[in-house]
Amino acid sequence: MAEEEQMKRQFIDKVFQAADANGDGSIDFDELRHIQESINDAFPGLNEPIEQRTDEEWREDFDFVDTDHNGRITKEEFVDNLLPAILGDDA
Ligand SMILES: [Ca+2]
Ligand SMILES: [Ca+2]
Repeated sequence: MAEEEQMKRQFIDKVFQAADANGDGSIDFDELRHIQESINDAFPGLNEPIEQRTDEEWREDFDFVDTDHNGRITKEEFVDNLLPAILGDDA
């Protein structure tokens, strides 16, 4: 399913760009917190399965995705850790 993989990559590229509000190439905690709004803006009409969370839960998610703990989520970290979470089972 290389084609499907390709489409997912393109999708995640767009999500990453949408989430990176200040365009510095990485996602900080604030940007992650607003990722749902970013996705909704970038993909109007898309029902995103990201539920409402508390700051604490976002912080846990952020620490989980920020695998080198430098306070920023790079595209690599985003794809490796958030892609499966966003796209579900077969990601
Ligand atoms: Ca950013
Ligand atoms: Ca990082």
